[in-house]
Amino acid sequence: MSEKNNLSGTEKIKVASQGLRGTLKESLTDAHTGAIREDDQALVKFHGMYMQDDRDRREERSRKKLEPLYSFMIRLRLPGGFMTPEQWIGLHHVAGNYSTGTIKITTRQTIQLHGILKSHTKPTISAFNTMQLDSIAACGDVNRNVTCASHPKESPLHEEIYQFAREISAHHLPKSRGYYEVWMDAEKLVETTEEDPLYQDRYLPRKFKIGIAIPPNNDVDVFINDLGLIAIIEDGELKGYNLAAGGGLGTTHGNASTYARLGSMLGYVPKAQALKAIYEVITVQRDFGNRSDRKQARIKYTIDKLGVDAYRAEVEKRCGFSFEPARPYAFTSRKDAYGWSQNHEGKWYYTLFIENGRVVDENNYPLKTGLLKIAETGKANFRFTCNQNLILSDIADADKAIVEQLLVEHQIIKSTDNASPMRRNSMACVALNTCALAMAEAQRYLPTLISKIEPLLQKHQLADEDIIVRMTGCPNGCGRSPNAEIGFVGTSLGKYNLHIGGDRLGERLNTKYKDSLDETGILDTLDNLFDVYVKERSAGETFGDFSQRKWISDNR
Ligand code: SRM
Ligand code: SF4
Repeated sequence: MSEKNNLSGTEKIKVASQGLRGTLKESLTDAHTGAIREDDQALVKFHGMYMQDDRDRREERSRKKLEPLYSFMIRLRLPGGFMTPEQWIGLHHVAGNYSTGTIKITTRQTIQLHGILKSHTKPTISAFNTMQLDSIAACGDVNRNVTCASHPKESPLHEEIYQFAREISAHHLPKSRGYYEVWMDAEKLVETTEEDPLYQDRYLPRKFKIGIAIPPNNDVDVFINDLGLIAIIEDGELKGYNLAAGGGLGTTHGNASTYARLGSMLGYVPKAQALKAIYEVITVQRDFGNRSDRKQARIKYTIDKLGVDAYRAEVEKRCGFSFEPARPYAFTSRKDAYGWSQNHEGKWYYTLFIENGRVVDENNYPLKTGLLKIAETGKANFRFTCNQNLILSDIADADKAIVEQLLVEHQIIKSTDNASPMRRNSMACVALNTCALAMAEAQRYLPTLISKIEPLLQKHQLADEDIIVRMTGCPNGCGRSPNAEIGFVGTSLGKYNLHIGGDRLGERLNTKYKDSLDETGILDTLDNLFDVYVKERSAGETFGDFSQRKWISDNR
């Protein structure tokens, strides 16, 4: 049967949803359950939410014949990852009033709150709305949060590029006002047309992600995006962007037709044509993407099905102009610049390490309180990084001492400085207890595992190496484990596939080296690998490059 005649269930739900409204209003008022109706569970994602349940409590609840402890995760749309101090204060209180209280900085530069009960979803969204924050299109088959290089020190052109990230986000929002009707009881404006030339009534075949990198830093991991933009700056002026399409990291264990892929270069467009080119890259995916099998629906599969040249040609036909050959650029780093730095305007920035993006007061470390106190001074903006960290930004020279004092008082500088290079370069996805797809722990386990890897690094005199290590609780790749130098991918509770050979800059994916190792297996294997690395590496060769040369390429 053709893809057209064999639409997936989600496709039917989208078309029948009347602008993503479905029966969400009815679902929300049903007091008999903490859940929402099945079709609405698919639609609520377009409003930036996932229905989840507390997996730690499943068994206990089932024994007591109770339904699972349903709650919602809400993800903000925050292009470029920027928040004012006032918004952070509001977020702090919303998190405390309605969610578990933990503020989670995600790998795509935004914020998630977890554990929000159904009855608290509307107050949460309304509270965000009063703070000029929303969660529209943060999830679902649409263009999602647009990421942008996070450190304004990198370039005087950062502001211009950040504004473009916001423009891309706004330009590709769904036209439906369903969000306001469902969550804020806005009246239906009958005379308002909701015609949506981009999404029509079927939206995209799958999620769509855009990220913008400003060389020389690839902190956004530009090539893992469905569409990655690399800013081309010549003679101190932003000229345009190289566009790379077809990145994506999700795979399914045992399903060889799924694979991780880095974006293919489509070419360069001057900045005046960039928005049109982006729009048409999306419409081609809308029209050619697979709508029957969601595991084959990302743009990476569409591009491999059509071929890069044919995909590019279709975009060019729709644009009415052609891509130029990609312009030269070079990445030299992918990490966050921890500590203090000053930008071209003399403003100060403090980049702090937040382990796996979890902002919470725990283990005698009052991080969340400290950030609230800093926000209350009104002296620093908040910028989130794609490495799940935070930059306190735009601090005037005269205000630096006040912020620094609060950073010291709340042990934030100590915590950032004391983290080992491996820990600072680590990331893990959420996984248990909220992620429905998790097969193993990730953010709750990686910190402990790193504490056990650190002595091995010391033993081999590798403690100062900036090795990038990432863990995900399943092969979906949310913590971007497929393009780390060392990637751990959960297979079952306590077991991980070990991947090695990714490069330091995010330009080469890693490869599976060992299956389903337990902790002892991981530590023994790394001990051996580090031993060989230290003895045989060339001068300056990174662990990822050495692993690729020694254990991956040679075995092909
Ligand atoms: Fe992700 C699904 C969390 C970044 C690939 N991701 C999920 C869900 C919503 C689970 C679900 O579908 O039920 C997770 C919610 C867990 C929870 O309890 O909060 C989830 N993904 C995350 C976050 C929060 C991880 C983190 O700890 O930071 C990241 C939120 C980003 C954001 O703010 O928008 C997150 N997810 C990513 C990334 C990395 C990136 O984009 O930089 C990827 C790999 C890149 C890519 O998209 O290919 C990623 N998430 C996936 C996939 C695999 C999609 C695929 O093509 O196969 C899924 C599963 C799916 O869509 O079916 C998924
Ligand atoms: Fe969940 Fe898997 Fe994503 Fe981790 S990688 S958050 S376990 S879907």
